[in-house]
Amino acid sequence: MAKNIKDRSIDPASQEMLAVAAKAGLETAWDRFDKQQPQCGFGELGLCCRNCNMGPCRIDPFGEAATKGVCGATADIIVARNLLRAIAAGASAHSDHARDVAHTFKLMSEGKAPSYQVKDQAKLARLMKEYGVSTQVDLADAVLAEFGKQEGPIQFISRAPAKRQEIWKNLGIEPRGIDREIVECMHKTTMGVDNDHVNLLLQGLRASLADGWGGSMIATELQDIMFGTPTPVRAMANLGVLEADKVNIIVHGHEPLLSEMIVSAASDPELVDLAKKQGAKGINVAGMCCTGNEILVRHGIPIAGNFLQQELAVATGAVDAMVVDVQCVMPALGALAGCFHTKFISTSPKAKFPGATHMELKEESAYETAKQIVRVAVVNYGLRDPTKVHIPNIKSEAIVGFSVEAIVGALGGTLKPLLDTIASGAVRGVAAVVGCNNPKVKQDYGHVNLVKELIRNNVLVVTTGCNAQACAKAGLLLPEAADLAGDGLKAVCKALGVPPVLHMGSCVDISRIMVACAAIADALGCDISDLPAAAAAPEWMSEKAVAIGAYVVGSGVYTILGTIPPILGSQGVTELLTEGIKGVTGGAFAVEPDPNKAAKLMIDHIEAQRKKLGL
Ligand code: SF4
Ligand code: MSK
Repeated sequence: MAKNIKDRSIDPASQEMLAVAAKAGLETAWDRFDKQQPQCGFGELGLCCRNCNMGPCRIDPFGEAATKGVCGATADIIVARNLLRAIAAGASAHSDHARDVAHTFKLMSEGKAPSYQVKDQAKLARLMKEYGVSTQVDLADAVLAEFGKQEGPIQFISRAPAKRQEIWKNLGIEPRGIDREIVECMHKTTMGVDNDHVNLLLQGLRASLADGWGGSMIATELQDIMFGTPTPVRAMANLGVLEADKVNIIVHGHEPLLSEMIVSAASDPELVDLAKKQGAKGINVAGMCCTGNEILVRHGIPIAGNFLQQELAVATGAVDAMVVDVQCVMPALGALAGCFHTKFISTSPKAKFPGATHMELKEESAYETAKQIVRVAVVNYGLRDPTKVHIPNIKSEAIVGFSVEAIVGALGGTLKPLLDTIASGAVRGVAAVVGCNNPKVKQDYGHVNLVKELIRNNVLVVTTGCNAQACAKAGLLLPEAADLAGDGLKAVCKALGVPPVLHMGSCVDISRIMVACAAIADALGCDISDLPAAAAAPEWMSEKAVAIGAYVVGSGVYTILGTIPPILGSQGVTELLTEGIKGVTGGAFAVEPDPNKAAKLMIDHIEAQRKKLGL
């Protein structure tokens, strides 16, 4: 990656802050990425193994030196084991997030967490019916039992179309219990256990389904009950949402248990008064990554940026507190915050960081902790050095909050109008574009160009995670963006007053996309793998994205990866995931870094599916 700022990001606010950071001698992920070059070729191919202390071992991809590890493990075995461990780690992250939410839900239901309340009674009633329980506490227990279940399947598997459930049953990959599948990944990959790459990958699908149709879906559902099911709301996005004359608090990470409380505490009159006494005009909360998405889609709280902007936000010198929970938080933030007055505050017992002040969020007293955190930020405003403040005057408006319920609502209470537009050909199909930033890709280049090309070809896009934030910054989440769409999609968007790109939430909310796929497949009387649909993660970096990709493909959806996964060292694994799996789950992976070529692959797939359905 060249050091030219325009080669690092297409986002003008990021470019501006990269220049500011460079001038001030501040190091960012892009600089550290450059210092890592060349990255380890064995690692890139997935060919190194540290699973026992006879190693580390590595396989010569040219077959000239070592072709096997000390134990005799081949490239296929090592690559498959490494992939399975990545899936296990990713699935564990979403599922442990869900566990925390379920635990809080239980405390709330028992009256022990007064900071939280039920906001969506209708969804609570629906979920209780689904689980066949009659009290809120019983629901909490039933949901918590999903993690430790020994014999499944987990409840939400029954939300998939009957044909899909049959495929999973026949393959023996119905998830039994969430923790059980993740533990089994770790057991199978330890030295001398499973040494069949096909069997290893089947377990990868099983564990990933425990995430997509388990942990992630539980997180989404319970969060909707506790914080409200998103409905369309206007909001602003990008670093320009920071305000020079207000106390700025950024909430970063993934779980809304904290960010929801910070949002409430920031409007507490006592703290607003204190901010005014400090000379500030008020308290401004902005989000980052998925904890930001959670409060964005529910309350329209502005989003300061996506994954690669976390350091750039601190570099504005205007952040009085960077408050984090879990996941996607760079350990570099502590040292960087130390160059400014910024307080870097960790809040989860699971995630501590060098240079951070730890203020632990306890469910029983969440609002009080949030107030303390906001107070720290307000007091810290007085220490801000105005000569170090540089906020790019760049932000975009967006309409966000398209939960499945909101989409059905916008369509008049039924999916039929969407199905009709797909049947008529005005909308060719649906694409889910999701995932992270990665300095291997010019920031947002893959996201924005892929999405633009899809809508230009009349493909409706649904989005979550950092792709959603890239789209928000690029103005693609506005009804006016329909002008960039093909005639068919444009007409549909104009008629409904919706954007051609629908922001469905955070990374765990990819479960919403699964629910929508199941509902569309049921309405058409087919399986998810028959739908004119495709998915992509153009700039993915996290192990969570590996788990997501696996459950999306395991659910039958063709999925493009924009950054190359570390599997190419194994012909067996590569062939299985790109070709062999088609005949097994109906989905498959493809790798295509060029967003225009990726769009073509997705559109070709959608057109082929239409033909098969006789559309
Ligand atoms: Fe090497 Fe096998 Fe041990 Fe891996 S498990 S480090 S390949 S000996
Ligand atoms: S926040 S997992 S960088 S999408 Fe969900 Fe963004 Fe990827 Fe984190």
